Amino acid sequence: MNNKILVTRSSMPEFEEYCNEIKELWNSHWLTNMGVKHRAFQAQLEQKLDVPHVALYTNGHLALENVIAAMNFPHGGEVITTPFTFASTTHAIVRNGLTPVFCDIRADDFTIDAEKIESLVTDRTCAIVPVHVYGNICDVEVIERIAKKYELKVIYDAAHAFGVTYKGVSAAAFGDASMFSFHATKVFHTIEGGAVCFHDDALVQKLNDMKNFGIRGPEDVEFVGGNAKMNEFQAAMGICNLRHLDAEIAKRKLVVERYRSHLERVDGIQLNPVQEGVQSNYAYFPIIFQEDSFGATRHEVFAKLAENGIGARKYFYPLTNTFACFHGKYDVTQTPMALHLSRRVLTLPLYADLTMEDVDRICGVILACRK
Ligand code: T4K
Repeated sequence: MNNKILVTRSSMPEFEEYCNEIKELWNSHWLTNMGVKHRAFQAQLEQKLDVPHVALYTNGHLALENVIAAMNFPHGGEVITTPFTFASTTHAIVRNGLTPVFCDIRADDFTIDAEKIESLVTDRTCAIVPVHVYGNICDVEVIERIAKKYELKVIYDAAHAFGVTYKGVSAAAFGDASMFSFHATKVFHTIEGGAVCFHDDALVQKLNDMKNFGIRGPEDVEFVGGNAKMNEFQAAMGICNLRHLDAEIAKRKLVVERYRSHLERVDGIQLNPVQEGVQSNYAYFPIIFQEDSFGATRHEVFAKLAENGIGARKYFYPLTNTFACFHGKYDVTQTPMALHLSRRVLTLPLYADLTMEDVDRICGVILACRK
């Protein structure tokens, strides 16, 4: 089908704008290893996100894996997190030799239920890795209080929260560190890419060592690091896209408002909340179907949309604590709300250039599913 609508579509700068940005790279032949574009983009982000330090990565996942590793937690240490997320969050914890302890999520905004965190703290707990899922901001105040009380590190998976502010403070500023994804599917992207934002000066060298083989000089290798550097073409894309970020978010807002005008107050449909004090980036448009009152299941709506060439997605189903790779390890009954929501959630297509006519058509298909 020609007019297929997918869950998202990468935003692109003008072709000439990107060509112009990378011209310098043709002249210099300097393509990676923290060149001029990398350094310029990093400085722009530190200013835009209002944080003292940004470390740029080849993707968001390695950024998260590296920043967790940089904290030097004891092997087998417990990390409180949620299963209502992309595979990356849980994998980053497990690949660091740590044990995820799954906390349930809130029914209204899908973030970690901060009131339940404290009961999960043991003498092996070393960190909390909450997720600002869909760009919804976690209960950062309660999380900070618990972290202080038990001397835990807090590393936010802020993959979805680029450009979001809470009470005027950048989402990048909370906790000990925050990871952003700049994947092609995100509100703001560098094709692939990611970043860690943090306050502690000591982390600068550590993260640098981790993402660049521990090389400190041509004849000086001080650490057994890997390679996770953002290259110059990614950084150039970031520089271009950053110029258009506000316009991108403004267009997304209009799409979201159009969806809301159709789906608000429909029996059996729960929408993503408008969080108090949060300036949203309109990253995703999740809806929850309560089949008893809506009259159709999530699966029926998903299938009907697909039949009409509309690619909604079940972000985040299945829960990470039910993945085959973790078979028998975690007890999903510990996170009943996450399980309930993951079985009922559908994220609808959302991108800046999605037309109002398309939104009307998508909502028409959904509402026609009611029996
Ligand atoms: N933490 C969280 C909470 C995350 O959501 C993610 C990533 C991460 C950590 C890790 O960050 P990264 O290491 O990825 O930087 C997508 C993305 O690949 C992934 O980045 C994202 N979360 C996740 C929620 O969604 P898929 O498997 O759904 O992607 P895919 O290929 O099915 O693409 C979805 C739609 O996007 C397509 O239907 C069309 C559109 N698209 C896709 C690509 C690849 C484009 O328009 N352009 C493209 O280049 O995972």
